[in-house]
Amino acid sequence: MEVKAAQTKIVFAKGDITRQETSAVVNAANSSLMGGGGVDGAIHRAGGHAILEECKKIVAAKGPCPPGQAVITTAGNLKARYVIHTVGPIWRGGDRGEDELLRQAYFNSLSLAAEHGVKSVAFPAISTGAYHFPQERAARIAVCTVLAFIREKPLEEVRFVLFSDEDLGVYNQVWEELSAKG
Ligand code: AR6
Repeated sequence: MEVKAAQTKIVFAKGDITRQETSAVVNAANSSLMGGGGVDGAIHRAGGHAILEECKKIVAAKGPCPPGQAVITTAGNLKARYVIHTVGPIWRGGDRGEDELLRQAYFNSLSLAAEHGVKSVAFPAISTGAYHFPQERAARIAVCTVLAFIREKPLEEVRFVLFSDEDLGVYNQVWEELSAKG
């Protein structure tokens, strides 16, 4: 599905984050920035060693990346120009600030994109895999945070890349609900 909001094209698509042709793709990283499974493993595998080398330099200079924060590196062999690595919260039941940390992960990723003149960004469903954040609750935060951001700073395109039909269905439903509310 493709919609327009605040001069920005918003796309909801099923796919693999490593194959997106946006200027930046967002990585669902962990604080070590040293890679892992899921999206993180796929990005480092497809992007090659250059990404890890830059992550190592960032950690050496600034230390680990706390939940909610984001850093930017080259995208190595990916089609994108940049990878924005953000660390989502681990779900611990919902009353440990998880919603706010997830919002910050999206917001800080978008801020880094804007600072680097990035016009199009692809997001995976941060925190909803190994970190177990409930998909629908996460989708609502993801979409609301993007909408709030682009009202201030429009981008050309924001793409939500979901790994399954079911996850894509959740995002489509969340979008319908939010647009019905206005
Ligand atoms: N493209 C798009 N979406 C994907 C892909 C892909 N190639 N692979 C998985 N997903 P996860 P998290 C979906 O676990 O929950 C790593 O080990 C997946 O179905 O990648 O933030 C890190 O190093 C799920 O819906 O990220 C961290 O330690 C979503 O992407 C930890 O996992 C996110 O799943 C981060 O966990």
